[in-house]
Amino acid sequence: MYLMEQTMRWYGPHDPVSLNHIRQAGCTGAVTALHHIPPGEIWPVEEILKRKKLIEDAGLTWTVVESLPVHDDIKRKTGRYHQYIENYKISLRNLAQCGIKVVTYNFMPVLDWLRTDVSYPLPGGSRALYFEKSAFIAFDLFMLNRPNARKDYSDQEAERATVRFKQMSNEEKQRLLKTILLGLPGSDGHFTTEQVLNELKRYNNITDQQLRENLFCFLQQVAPVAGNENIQLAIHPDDPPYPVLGLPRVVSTEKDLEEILKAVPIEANGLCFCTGSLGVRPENNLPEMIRKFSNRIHFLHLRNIRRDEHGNFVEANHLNGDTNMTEVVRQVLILMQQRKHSIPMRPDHGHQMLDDLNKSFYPGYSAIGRLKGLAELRGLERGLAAMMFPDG
Ligand code: DNO
Repeated sequence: MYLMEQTMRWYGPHDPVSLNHIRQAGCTGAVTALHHIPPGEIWPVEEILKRKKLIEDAGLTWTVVESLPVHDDIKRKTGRYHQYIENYKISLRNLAQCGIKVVTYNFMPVLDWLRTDVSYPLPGGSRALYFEKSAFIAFDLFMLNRPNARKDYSDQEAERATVRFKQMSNEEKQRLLKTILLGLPGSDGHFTTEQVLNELKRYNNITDQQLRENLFCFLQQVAPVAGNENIQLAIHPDDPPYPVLGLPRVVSTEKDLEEILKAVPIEANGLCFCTGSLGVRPENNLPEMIRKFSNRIHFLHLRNIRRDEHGNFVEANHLNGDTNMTEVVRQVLILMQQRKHSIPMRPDHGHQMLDDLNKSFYPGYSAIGRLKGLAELRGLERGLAAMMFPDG
């Protein structure tokens, strides 16, 4: 019987959650990246092997990279994009040579994931990541002062954001600013609003269609290389899955994913199926999408969210949110038996809780909350598998 390969993300030697912790959680693999190499640069074999040795010395394997970043020049198809695509191909070959099987990446312009609060209190005292739409719009309209931002929002949204902004203390404003800027890769929240506006300006002429074409152009060049090297590319969905700050986002819906897979119809061009990101759109029917995208799903991020009618969402317990995780895992089990291999999974994010409340972590990546999520998912999978395949 094929069960999910259990992994956790590890941010490298500086991560407060060590490889030993990950092993103690019952994982067989660590998911990581060479975060010290700037986007666009080649990942040299020696550096990959050094990292691999650390992981293997801790008794774990390294099969999934998250992420091999795509330089913004490639997303805009300007500047040195041609060189960066060539570099990407070399990195893929180097990774393959070192035994890496899956490479995760995203195609979100400028910003990666976005939240308005990384320490949102839950009943009982644990803390979660939270996205509050009005706070985010208030940031855009009144703190960033992005030109023409108003036209991106309805009157009602702008009105709510105005009220929300008036209620905010200075301290809350500063925290909001810092939290949103965390979505800038490697930023530690230290970017200034001027720097962000400048980055956004560089996308002024990039429409949704243009960004899509740039993604397809990138894939047409790198996916065949990945295929030859037996590497599976796994694109991570947009988080949240819609345009933000006037930037287009093209990896958000079932149709987006379908088009991406069609653009280069080979198995190596696949998905990182992140239930937390995709689940923010109620119309994304996740179990159905797993059935549909089947052998193009190469990596799973399992996480749950709870939405409300105003477009806010909080990261919920792994099994109790708006996504039917039981049905998701059931579909994954069916898929793995059909494909006759395990799919790597990581419990995506976790609540900050118990002893971890007094420590600092990469937002979402504390030890105990992820351990809890993993344990619940593992139990769910085992229970389902025992019922679905009683003969083993
Ligand atoms: C957030 C993560 C993302 C993801 C990248 C993949 O917690 O899921 O930052 O790693 O988007 O490129």
